[in-house]
Amino acid sequence: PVGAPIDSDWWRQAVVYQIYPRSFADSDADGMGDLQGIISRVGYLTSLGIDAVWLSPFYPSALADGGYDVDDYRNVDPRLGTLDDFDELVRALHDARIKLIVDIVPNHTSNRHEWFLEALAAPKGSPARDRYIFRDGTGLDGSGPPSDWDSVFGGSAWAQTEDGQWYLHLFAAEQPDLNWGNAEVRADFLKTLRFWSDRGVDGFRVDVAHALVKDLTEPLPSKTTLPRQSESNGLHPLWDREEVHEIYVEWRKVLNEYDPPRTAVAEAFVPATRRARYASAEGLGQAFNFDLLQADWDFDRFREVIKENLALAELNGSSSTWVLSNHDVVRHATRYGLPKDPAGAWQDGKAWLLSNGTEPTVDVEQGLRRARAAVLLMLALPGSAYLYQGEELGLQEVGELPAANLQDPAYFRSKGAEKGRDGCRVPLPWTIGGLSFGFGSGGSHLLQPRWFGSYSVEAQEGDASSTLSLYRKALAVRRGLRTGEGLEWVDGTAWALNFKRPGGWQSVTNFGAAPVELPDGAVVLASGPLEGAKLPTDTTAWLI
Ligand code: ISL
Repeated sequence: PVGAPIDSDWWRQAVVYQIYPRSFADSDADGMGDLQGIISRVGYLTSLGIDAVWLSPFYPSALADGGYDVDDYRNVDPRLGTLDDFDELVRALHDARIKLIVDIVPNHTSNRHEWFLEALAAPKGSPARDRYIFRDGTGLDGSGPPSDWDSVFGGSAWAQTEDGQWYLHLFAAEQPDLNWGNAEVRADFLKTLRFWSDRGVDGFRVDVAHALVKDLTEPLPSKTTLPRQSESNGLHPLWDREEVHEIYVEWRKVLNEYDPPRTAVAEAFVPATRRARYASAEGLGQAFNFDLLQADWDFDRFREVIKENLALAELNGSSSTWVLSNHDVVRHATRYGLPKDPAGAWQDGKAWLLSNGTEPTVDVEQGLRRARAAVLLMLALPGSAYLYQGEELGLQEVGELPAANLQDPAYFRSKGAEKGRDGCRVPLPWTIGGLSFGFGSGGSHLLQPRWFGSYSVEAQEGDASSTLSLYRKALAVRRGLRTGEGLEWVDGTAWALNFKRPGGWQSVTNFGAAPVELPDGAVVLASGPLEGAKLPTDTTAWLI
């Protein structure tokens, strides 16, 4: 009812739908999605039954990294709209009872941000340079980078400026890292949090939240002596340092000035055991758990991941988060259809080619079957679920983008060893045919393949067995059944993950090759056809 108090704990069990705005819907025929495009699809979001939208960066950007290179944190990319459009989007979503989370990118600005332009124009050692991480080079003439560190996208993490100094960039060279020891940097991000909170956003997704603070004490250690990023335990000079939490404690105070408090979710690639700090109530409050996203379709691994994360959530007072796909990884409907790679190369979701260098054949049917089972499993778990646009269509990765059309820096740096992340960012198909499959009337910035129309919203709308229908039903059922955080395992069914939730409902997923007997109860929803009283392989059923 209108006027009812907003539950400040809404995020604990929320289903959040990620929109990659340049690829969602294009209202002005420039081939790029925009805010009015999203507004025109609020009805679709309502029909899905999600609780919140997470909007990837929509800020002014040269798109060196899909918008994660921000020119101006308190504005809208003119190709995507205006601040008025943003306000209209907030209103439209809120009228539809959908919350809005925006992306914030604090580790680096773009190289076109006014601060970086000032830094380049300013002399060595100036306050303008202190907002970033500038160092002299090594070697007699300073012509070598300050250290041998690599950027995440490949190549050196240092780039040289015209006057010979070097600046640190953990990602693309167009994304210079900020110096979080600088008071002005800290203050400015608080201003940005307030700017969007005042405009009504409900929360923030914090990009590479574990990267902000660096220890650059000389001499800089060689990469050969450093722990792996994923096992850093606070000892790495670049990632997941303890001091980073001081920043989030400061942020939390600002976020709590609002009613209801604004939520925040950390994107931090850290071991599960180090996630709690990011998810603590004194800090951001929630952190992504990428363990399912990085798991092969495997009974033991899924069970282990779920158990570990539920236990952790109980310990840290946050709630679990579950993710199968996002804009950085190969879509899971495709991952689950890839042949096993002995080296496990695709498991982090990024690589496309098998480790022996061949292009894999995707078993589309298997991939879709497992993707449907996986989402029912994920949605049955306590905690919040993050969906990525297009997964509700069972959309496959686009593996056939022509090289000339690729945009992702990961692709350019790795010289074709992998295809980069563009294949999951191709604009959504809304209609079976027509220009850009209904994305817009100005073409599509990443080329849609011919088969896209068969995955379109239009193609699935009236089909009760479609993946879109499955998502809608699952979200509606989940909403009706939503009950606390509890979960009780039912052991004894080999190869089946079987658990009960408070309120008397049960979820069973069959990872084995043979059909398993279903427990007693009425099946309210299944990810695929049942065989009488049996649950076929790669299928999830919900029972009451
Ligand atoms: O550091 C990593 C592992 O070595 C990466 O997985 C990293 O955490 C991840 O790439 C961060 O992604 C986010 O920030 C990037 C951007 O390209 C991605 O799209 C975004 O999701 C830089 O802003």
